[in-house]
Amino acid sequence: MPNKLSEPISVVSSDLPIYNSAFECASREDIRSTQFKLIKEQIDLAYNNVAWYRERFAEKGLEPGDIKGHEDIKHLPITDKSVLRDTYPYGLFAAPLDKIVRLHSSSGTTGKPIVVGYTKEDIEEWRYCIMCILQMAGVVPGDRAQMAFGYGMFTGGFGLHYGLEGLGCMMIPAGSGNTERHIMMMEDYGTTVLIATPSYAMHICEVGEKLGYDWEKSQLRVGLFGGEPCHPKLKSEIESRMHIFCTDNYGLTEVMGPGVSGECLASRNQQHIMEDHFYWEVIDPKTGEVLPEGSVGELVLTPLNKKGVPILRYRTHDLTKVTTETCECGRTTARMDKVRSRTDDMLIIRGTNVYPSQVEDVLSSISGASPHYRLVLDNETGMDRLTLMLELEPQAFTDSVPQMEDFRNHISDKLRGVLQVSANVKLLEPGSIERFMGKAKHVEDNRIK
Ligand code: DLL
Repeated sequence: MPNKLSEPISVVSSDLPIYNSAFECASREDIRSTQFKLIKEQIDLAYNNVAWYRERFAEKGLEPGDIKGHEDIKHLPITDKSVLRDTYPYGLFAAPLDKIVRLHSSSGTTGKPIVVGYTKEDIEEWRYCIMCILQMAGVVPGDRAQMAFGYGMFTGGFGLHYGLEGLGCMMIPAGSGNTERHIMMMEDYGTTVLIATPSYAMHICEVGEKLGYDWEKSQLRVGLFGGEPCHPKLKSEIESRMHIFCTDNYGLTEVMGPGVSGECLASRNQQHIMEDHFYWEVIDPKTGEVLPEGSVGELVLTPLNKKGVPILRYRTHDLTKVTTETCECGRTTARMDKVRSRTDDMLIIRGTNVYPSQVEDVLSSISGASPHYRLVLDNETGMDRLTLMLELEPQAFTDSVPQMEDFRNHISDKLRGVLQVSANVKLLEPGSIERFMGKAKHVEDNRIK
């Protein structure tokens, strides 16, 4: 196992168990032809076993045999979260329920959750995807992996757990919450890999520092983050304060859970898509039109090996762009840019579109601004009002009213320049913004519609 201070293995290496290096390093033509063969099987599975898909095909006057090449895939029906809600709980299941060995769900903010089921084969494929992304991230057999995702209906805990175990790691299934106990376990069990959302990892880091825990001396060397966007500045801050390497992995319940894509150590702000398991497209979120490679748009995913719940062309609402250029690590699989925004987290404030990621970009350029913030919206006065509650780094927080006022004006000006919207800025002392054990919530929209 690499030690804490050695560079983790960042390229495809013969020293590591490669799970399907033949595919991960195959030619683009071979990747595309494997994908086409698999997508045809998924189309048949969905068409023959799921009434909802048969009806959509009929509406379009389409039959599975009409999909003759990659260029026809755009004619397949699109699936959205609302479909999973409308067919809740089992309407999209292709396998009989006695073949489903696990359910997971994702709770929306409103209404019914969406539920997905996995057959034994699906669980195996999932485990394989996780093992591949772990290996990209420099996790090796023998690592001691401490899980800080919740075990439950959320896919994060169980999904990653079995892949880590499959790779040969010692699993420490601590679950989310009880931060001091996490730190004690890391120390006592010699944890080398922490699995968490980046915001929870940051919280663990801060609590450790307050307790006087010496992160440099700990055996922890890898942070495996996911489940929410991770700003590059947050990542590098965690890396320097905890003395670890962090990588990000991406996924969503509807198509599987974690394991859709993962960051290798060579291309640090992109993630390799598991293309033997997912067919990707990037579409214009407004028109639904498929965009050429390299364009920013909404990621659409079709899982390629599902047995339980086939999903064709799932609209993720996540914004990204994808490249198929060979990576420095040697893999030829496509890489997506890290997801920083979703089409549905756009706020319309006095007619102007604002993404929380834009605020994060501004804050990351200001020394003394911490990554802990909240955007509060209200319209009590009849007009939309945006307030940025921002926690300052300890060295930037002072009792001097004029200094704080200058800093506040500086942030407010920068925000107005980028967002084209004025914001009321409230500067808070370190530790004031709520911390989250799972995905952080940055927006509180109190506007009366
Ligand atoms: O968050 C699955 C997951 C768990 C992925 C643990 C990685 C690690 P959901 O709860 O269904 O599933 O949420 C999926 O979260 O559409 C993205 O908007 C966001 N998301 C997930 N991973 C990332 C990431 C899991 N690495 C939704 N970067 C997705 C940015 C992410 N956003």
